[in-house]
Amino acid sequence: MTTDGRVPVVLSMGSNIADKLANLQLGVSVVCRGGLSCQAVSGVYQTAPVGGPEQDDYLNAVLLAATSLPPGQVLARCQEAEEAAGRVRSVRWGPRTLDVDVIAYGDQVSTDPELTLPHPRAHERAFVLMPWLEVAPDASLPGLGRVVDLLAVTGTAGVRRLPDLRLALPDCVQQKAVTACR
Ligand code: A4P
Ligand code: MG
Repeated sequence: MTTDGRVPVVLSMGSNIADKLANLQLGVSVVCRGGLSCQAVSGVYQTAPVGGPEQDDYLNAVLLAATSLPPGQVLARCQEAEEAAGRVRSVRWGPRTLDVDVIAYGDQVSTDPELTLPHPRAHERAFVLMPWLEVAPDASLPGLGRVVDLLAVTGTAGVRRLPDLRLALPDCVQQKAVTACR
């Protein structure tokens, strides 16, 4: 819990169809609304696709937020963002205009297939860990260890930050490396 009673959440976004940066920005705008205030967004990373059919590289980013919403409503907000980007589900791990996943909801652990917490594959994915580490150097994945240690295991191959691209948070102050809300 944060000091004001809201729960810290970590969200991961990915896009590899059409205007990938615009899709991620749309995701930020749809997710960061009533009951879920975004506090930081990572830089934008170009990442080689993991799993699924042959497909284009992704752009990935991680959002840190604080929320008064229950976990199911956070997931619903993520799915609303995916729909706004016109996501069509065909093959598992296939190309997508926008995927928004709940990586962690506070320290909550759940095996519910509708919302598994923390995200069941986050700990083995550099495209999640590397942007997360950028905005939260001391972060841990509940039950799995420190992000910095998990990233040392996955390695960073296929993941690189694109310094010229950035995402804006609503009503936020732009900083040098990351964007943060006051
Ligand atoms: N679900 C369960 N737990 C969660 C959670 N913590 N967050 C359920 C979000 N959703 C969760 O998701 C399938 C179901 O997972 C949903 O019904 C939800 O209730 P989906 O978004 O429809 O499909 P998906 O994302 O294709 O499935 P999956 O298995 O979650 O995919 P992953 O593991 O997230 O992988 N490579 C690169 N470089 N970058 C990427 O962003 N993304 C994926 C997707 C694969 N390869 C990638 C990337
Ligand atoms: Mg997903």
